[in-house]
Amino acid sequence: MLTIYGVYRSRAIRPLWVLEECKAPFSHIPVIQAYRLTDATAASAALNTAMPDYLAINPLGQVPAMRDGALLLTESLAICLHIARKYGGTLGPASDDEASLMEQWALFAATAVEPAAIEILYTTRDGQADSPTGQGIIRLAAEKLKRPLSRLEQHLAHHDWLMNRFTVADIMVAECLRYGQSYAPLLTDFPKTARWLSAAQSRPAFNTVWSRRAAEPE
Ligand SMILES: N[C@@H](CCC(=O)N[C@@H](CS)C(=O)NCC(=O)O)C(=O)O
Repeated sequence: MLTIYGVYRSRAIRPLWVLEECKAPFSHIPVIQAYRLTDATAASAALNTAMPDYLAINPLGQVPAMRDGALLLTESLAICLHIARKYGGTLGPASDDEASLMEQWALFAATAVEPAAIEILYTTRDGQADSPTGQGIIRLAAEKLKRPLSRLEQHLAHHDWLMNRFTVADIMVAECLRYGQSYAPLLTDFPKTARWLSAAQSRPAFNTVWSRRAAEPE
């Protein structure tokens, strides 16, 4: 059976959302980020990314990881694509061209959206969102996101979803963009993108994984 390693409060939520959408059976091992623990090496410590057993699965010491038979993957978006293609039905590609488009959206999410969006997340999480330095970082990150957001806005002017239906492409891009969402003005000039993001986050499967995330300790 397919196994996902990683707590909901991590990028593991991406493949966990895909799995919830397609209702594929899986086993979940909630490995937590070592940096979130006071002493990740204590005998009583929760299963975490610094443990030798986990480093044998992902030498990067990061979550998520996925095992599916003999296949081991350690990149969240590659895991999403794999699950969608193999188990996802219409969430995955129906042709080689669709597979290429989904891969393009995955790379767009990882390279054009996530790096700037995560600066907003980290600054907010560190309690710096209201400090002058934090505000500067967030404004600059929002500026960097304008180009990918314009690209999304253009696309969504003619489409409800990134492909001709809701797919793993929407999950991957929405999850990376979510990191910037705590900055309310981010999407003010991008109403179609805001509507699309809200539609993705209104899906029952997203709400299910989001409540499981909320149930985990912070
Ligand atoms: N590019 C990787 C990044 C994985 C990553 O940074 N995971 C974080 C949790 S969201 C982590 O495990 N951090 C622990 C660490 O870096 O020590 C992916 O998308 O899977």
